Amino acid sequence: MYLEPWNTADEISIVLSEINTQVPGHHWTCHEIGNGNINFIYLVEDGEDQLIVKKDLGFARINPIEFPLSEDRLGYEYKAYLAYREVDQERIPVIHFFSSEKSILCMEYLHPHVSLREGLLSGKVYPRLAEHLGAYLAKTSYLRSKYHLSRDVWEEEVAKFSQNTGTRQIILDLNFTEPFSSCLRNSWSSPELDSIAKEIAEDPLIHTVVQDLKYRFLNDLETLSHGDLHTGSIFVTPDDTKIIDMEFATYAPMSFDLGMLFGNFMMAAFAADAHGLDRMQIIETTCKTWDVFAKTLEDLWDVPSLSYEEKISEVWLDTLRLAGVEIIRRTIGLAHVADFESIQDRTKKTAAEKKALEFAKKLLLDACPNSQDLFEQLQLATQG
Ligand code: SR1
Ligand code: MG
Repeated sequence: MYLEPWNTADEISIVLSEINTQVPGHHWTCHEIGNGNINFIYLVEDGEDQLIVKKDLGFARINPIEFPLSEDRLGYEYKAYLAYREVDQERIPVIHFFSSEKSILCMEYLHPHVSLREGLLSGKVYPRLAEHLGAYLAKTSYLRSKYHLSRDVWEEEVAKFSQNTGTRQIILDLNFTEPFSSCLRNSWSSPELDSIAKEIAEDPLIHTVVQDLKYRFLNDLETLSHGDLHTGSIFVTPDDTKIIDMEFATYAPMSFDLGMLFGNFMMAAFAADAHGLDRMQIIETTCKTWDVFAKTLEDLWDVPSLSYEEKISEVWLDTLRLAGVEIIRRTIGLAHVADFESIQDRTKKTAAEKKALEFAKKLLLDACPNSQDLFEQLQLATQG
């Protein structure tokens, strides 16, 4: 029998003791509500007020043995919230306190928000999402970047996140390395995807592009990146958008968050038909997010030594390639997504996954020139 290496009752009593110290004068109760790969999340309430507590036990819940995590991981998440709140308060939840001794981060309870992945899978439409995400990504990626900060401040910021090594190693392994090798942790719908998985594993051009992205992820410390910006890290209502789960925060290329987000939008679009949902609104949101991002970045851009045109072309190309990496790692690597996994009909599931993988190969090798072209290509590729 597999024993969970934690005791929920003990954890709840640690959370309650810390909350009663930090926020006294309430009759707090606490229960666990998380179901993610890594975190333990508790809702703490007293009938009137509600708080969210995130607790780090020093390992990832998905596999405590293979994924030990640095004890101060939540400290990096806390620093990232503070850094991002300096440049875009609207999109970042309020943080109440962080206890490094107890590995507890306490923040605003986002309500009636749901995760964007859940919202898209239930067919909800978010008319302001692209505007919110495009502006958030431009503001945070420019205003926390080496292009905007003074050299001294940028170096201090890079140093602040440089020891977040446990989560950076997960990105290197799960995003850039394992899905492109014969790693035993990989899994895919077999036998249906066997031949495309083999094609990807054996394509030298794909390997060259992915190696280059991996090298630049480690060495182009352009800006503060969320590091895990998939649709489960975004909480939404039709009017509001909030970004959460920043434990992977690290300095990285400007395209890293955009690429992961676009890969997740695209998987939602490829899965939509099988769920009986409208894929076009997801494709429109993807392309509009880019357009808002590019326009907001152009308005902010003030870098004498590098033209906006040069930078935006590079970010576009890398965003599409990183979206390709994200689709591949979520389909044939270790950590899959509910968009595909929740499709009950096996034929529909594997057909959607196969189309997404074909599109990912295209993104890696032969990117679309602009967002209008991406719109048309996605519309065609996701057709039933
Ligand atoms: C071991 S963690 C698996 C995945 O969950 C996180 O959200 C990241 O995306 C990571 O790759
Ligand atoms: Mg997460």
